[in-house]
Amino acid sequence: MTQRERDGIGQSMGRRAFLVTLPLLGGAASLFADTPAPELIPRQKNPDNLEFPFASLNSFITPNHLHYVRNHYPQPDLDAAGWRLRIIGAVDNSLNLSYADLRAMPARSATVTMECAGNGRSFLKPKSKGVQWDMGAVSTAEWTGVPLAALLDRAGVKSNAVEVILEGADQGDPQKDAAPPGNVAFARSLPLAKARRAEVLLAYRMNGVDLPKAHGFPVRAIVGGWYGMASVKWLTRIIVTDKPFFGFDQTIDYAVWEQRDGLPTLTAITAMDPKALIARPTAGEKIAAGNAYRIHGAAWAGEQEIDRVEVSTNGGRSWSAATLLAEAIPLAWRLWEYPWRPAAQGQHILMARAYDKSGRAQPLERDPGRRNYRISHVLSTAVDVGA
Ligand SMILES: Nc1nc2c(c(=O)[nH]1)N[C@H]1C(S)=C(S)[C@@H](COP(=O)(O)O)O[C@H]1N2
Ligand SMILES: [Mo]
Repeated sequence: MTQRERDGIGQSMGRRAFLVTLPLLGGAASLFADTPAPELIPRQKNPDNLEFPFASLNSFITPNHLHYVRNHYPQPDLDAAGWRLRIIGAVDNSLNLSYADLRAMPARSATVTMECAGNGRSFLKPKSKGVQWDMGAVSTAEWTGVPLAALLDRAGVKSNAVEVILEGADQGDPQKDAAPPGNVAFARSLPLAKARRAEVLLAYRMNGVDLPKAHGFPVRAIVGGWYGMASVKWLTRIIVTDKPFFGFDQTIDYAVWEQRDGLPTLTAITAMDPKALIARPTAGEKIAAGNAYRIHGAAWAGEQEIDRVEVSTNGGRSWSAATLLAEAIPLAWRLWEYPWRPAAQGQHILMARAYDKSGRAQPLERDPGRRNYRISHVLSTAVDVGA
C-alpha cells in the first residue's frame, strides 16, 4: 500500500485538485493563497517542545516537518560515526554496536501513531503543571529499523531477566520537587514481553529519510501502541535487568495513580487509551447554517483497533456514527469524518467519542487519578452557527 492510498481520502486530494483548477476559480484563488502553510506550534523554548497543528490534519502520515516534538532536555548532538549502542546487564554477551552494525541487520518498517501522555493538558481544569499542549502532541509516521527482539536474541537474555531499560544520551535537571540529585538521563523501561514484540523497533529512518535530530538521530526506540515517553530518542544504552526499574521517568514523571486493593498506587504509564479528536471545526469556528460541513478528525486506541467513532452535535444528548476512512492499520490512528448540516443558528457543542475492539469506550469524565497525564476524556468543541 502506498502512502497516498493510506491517506484518508479527502482533503489532501481535494487540495491537489483545487491547485490544478486554480486559474478557473478567479477570486477563490486569492482566498486559498492567503491560507498559510501549516507549521509546528511552539509550546516551550529550551528545551524545544512543538506541537502538530491538529486543525491542519489532512493526511494519514504526518510529514516530518509537522511531527510533534517532545524534549525534556537540550537535544544532544550525536554523530553517526562515533555513536555506539551498548547492550548490557542480564545478558550472556554484552554488545557494543556501531551505526553501521545496526544498519547491516535485517530491518522492518512500522507505521505508528505516537501521542504524548500530556497531550490535551491545556484542557485540564484546574490548570496543571507541564507543557500546555492543545490537541497536537500526536502524530503518525512510518519508522524503519531493527526489531529490539533481534538484538535481545543476539545478546542472549538470561532467564532471570524481567525488564529492558532504554536510555537516551540527553540529560538534565528535571526541576521538579521529587527529582534525584544531579542530572538525570531520559530513560524508560519495558517489560520483556513488550520489548520482544515486533512493533518495538530501534529506528533509524522516519518516513523514508534518516531520523531528524529532533526525533532522535541517529537511533531511537519506537514502542508501537504506547504513549510517546516509551519511545526513547538518542538511544545509547540498553540495560537488561532482573528487577523492575523505578527511574524518574516512570515514577515521578509519566506515572498515574491506580487503585489496587483500595490503595492508590503509582503506576508507570504504558499503552495509549482510546481517544477521538476533532480537527475541524476548531473551537469558536463560524459555520453557516443550512450548509454542508465536514466534521473530521482522527481516533486511536493504543494496542487495540478502533471499533467506531461517534459524534454528537448537541453537547452529548445524542450520538451518531462517524465514517471511518481507509482501512485499519495496526497501531496507527484512523481518520474519520461526519457530514453535518446545522439547521439552527447559535452555539453548538460538538463531541467525538472513540470505542475500541476490546470494548473500551473513551470516558466522558476526567479521572483525577491520572494526574496531568492520559488526558483522554471526551472534549467539547463549541462552534458558532450563523446566517
Ligand atoms: N531521550 C529522550 N527520549 C524521549 C524524550 C526525551 O525527552 N528524551 N521524550 C519522550 C516523550 S515524552 C515523547 S512524547 C516522545 C516524543 O517523540 P518525538 O519528539 O519524536 O515526537 O519522545 C520520547 N522520547
Ligand atoms: Mo510525552
